[in-house]
Amino acid sequence: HGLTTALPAALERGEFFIEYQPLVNLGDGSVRGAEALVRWLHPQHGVLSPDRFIPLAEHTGLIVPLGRWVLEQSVRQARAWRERHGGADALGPLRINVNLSPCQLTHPGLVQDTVDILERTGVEPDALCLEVTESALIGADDDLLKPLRRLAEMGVDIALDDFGTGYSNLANLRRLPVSVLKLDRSFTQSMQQFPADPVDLKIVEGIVSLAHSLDLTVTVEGVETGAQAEQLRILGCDTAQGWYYARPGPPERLHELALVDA
Ligand code: G
Ligand code: G
Ligand code: MN
Ligand code: NA
Repeated sequence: HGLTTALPAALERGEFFIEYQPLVNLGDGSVRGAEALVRWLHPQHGVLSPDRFIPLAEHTGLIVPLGRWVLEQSVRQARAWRERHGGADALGPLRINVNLSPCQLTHPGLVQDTVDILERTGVEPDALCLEVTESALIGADDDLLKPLRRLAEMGVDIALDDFGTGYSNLANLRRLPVSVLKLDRSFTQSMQQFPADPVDLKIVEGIVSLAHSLDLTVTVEGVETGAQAEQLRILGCDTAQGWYYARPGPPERLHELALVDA
């Protein structure tokens, strides 16, 4: 496959870049942070979305150095946001979310790489949230959870991404070192109809109530309309992400969005 063989050189040549999509507090609309989403500016094919190349990078193992690069860039960016705005204003507690692929979880260097990056950049661990998909943790044994536990003990947040699409046992949540549930986009989509599907409303209500009783926060993805945002706010969700607020974009966008609130 042409894309697969081009991946290592692409990393060396700096063809990857990161877009940031804001995470917004549903209560007051303030920007709380952003999710880092990697793209590949391919010399022939133009901008490629991660769905096109992350599976290839996972297959060849390049995801480990690529993931490390994404983590370092994103944490550096968070540092730059925080520096530019000092600590006291709208961007003070700004946080950065970075996706981890299952291969990175099993790589023995994960904890040390993360510690090194945080130390090099001078960013506090609680400014970082690592997103792991629900399906990556289904049936996870202790060996897989150990690095996540270490990171969580250091103060790094762990989010369960695409939550509600896998078949995880809800009671299993207690065992996982996660502090954030990211509700899958499909729940948000179902809030679009009016009235929303009463069963979906009950499910979201139940997930939120369980999450809060376990001290987890709930983030909703794929919010495209004000009506969805309002419904999800009423249901008790904490944080939202989606085109209604902003598409993924360059890091400068976050300054503009956060300053509008300030
Ligand atoms: O940005 P977009 O909607 O195209 O992202 C598509 C998918 O790619 C999402 O599921 C997202 O989690 C994943 N993704 C984006 N950036 C990264 C990354 O840096 N690492 C990994 N493992 N997945 C990513
Ligand atoms: O990590 P995750 O799989 O959740 O990645 C988020 C993906 O969702 C990215 O590819 C991003 O471009 C996409 N996305 C973000 N906001 C919206 C939205 O409001 N609607 C839709 N359909 N997709 C979105
Ligand atoms: Mn994600
Ligand atoms: Na997701």
